[in-house]
Amino acid sequence: MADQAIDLRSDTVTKPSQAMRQVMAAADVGDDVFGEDPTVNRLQEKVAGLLGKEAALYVPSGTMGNQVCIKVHTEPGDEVIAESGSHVFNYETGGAAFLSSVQVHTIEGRLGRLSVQDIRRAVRPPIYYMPRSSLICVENTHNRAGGTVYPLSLLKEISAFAHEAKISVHLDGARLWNASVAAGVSPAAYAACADSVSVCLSKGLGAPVGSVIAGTRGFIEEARHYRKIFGGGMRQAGVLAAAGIYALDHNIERLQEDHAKAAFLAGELASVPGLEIDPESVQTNIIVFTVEKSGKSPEEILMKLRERGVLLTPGNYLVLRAVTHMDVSMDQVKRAAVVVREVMQ
Ligand code: TLP
Repeated sequence: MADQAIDLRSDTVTKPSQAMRQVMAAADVGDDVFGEDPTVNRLQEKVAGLLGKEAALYVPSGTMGNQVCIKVHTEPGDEVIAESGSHVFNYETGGAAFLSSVQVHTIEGRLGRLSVQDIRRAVRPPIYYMPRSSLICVENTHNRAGGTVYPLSLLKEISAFAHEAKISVHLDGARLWNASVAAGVSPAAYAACADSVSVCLSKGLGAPVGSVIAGTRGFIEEARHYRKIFGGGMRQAGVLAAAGIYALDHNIERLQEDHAKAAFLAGELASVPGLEIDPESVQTNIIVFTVEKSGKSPEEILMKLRERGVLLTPGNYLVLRAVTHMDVSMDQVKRAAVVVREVMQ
């Protein structure tokens, strides 16, 4: 069944296309720990350009990207302010505590967004017995909130406040491309609101591996040091970076199609008795919905869906998640909607 399954667990499940594999096979490579992989260097320059930053660094995963940035921005004992549903707080295995010895001060946002008022309240006064608030992490799009997009104006406000308060801003832009396409805002405009940015090539863009972090030249030099400590110094990584370049050249605009599939699926699911979706949360390619009113458990629903060839993931308490991507067609999404309706009866 696995091959025919309609896999809506994540946009990370996509497989590289034939055209992408061809550019990977043909890539020029060198030893990137010596900085000598021409394709990795090209990818880094390309992403730095797209994000309007001085420099960029290829890293194996979004998690490593975020964690290296947290490490560079903080000292042990500092506090990082993040939204309570954020990826850095929930899905990076306590990495901020483990790798950077910092604690995360969470704030519950609306649709995954922090407000300046809430951040202001969370910032510690400069008293010696309190932790130092040294970093604010924002996530755009916000995964757990349902792929929601930060309004650029709000990010600008957060950035202005942070810099006034001498606090750095890190943008977890694993799906910044989705935000950009959905809102018609350039990735560089979002990135201008942050000191460091992490973007992924292996989510909606269809590359098999890889993320890139960007910032000032000095920041990236420091990040290169920690990437090596964290075990992320790669050698002939150009075969992977080539996939990233291909993904950036070919697969950004088409994210609109994934958003259309998600909007369709959300509309269908909203009319299934027992399922609840906040329509405001469906802005890109992620749909989160609660099954509380159905009286069925998420595990039971997931199992029945799987038996019928539809794969979703569990979210937080009584929540399920569906993610659209380039390897599911609109027809498959329509079929998935029918299967969900049948299972919920
Ligand atoms: N998210 C994954 C899971 O870890 C939940 C997914 O399936 O959505 N930032 C954000 C906002 C993410 O959604 C993810 C991956 C990451 C960082 C981490 O990226 P990877 O998986 O490459 O370490």
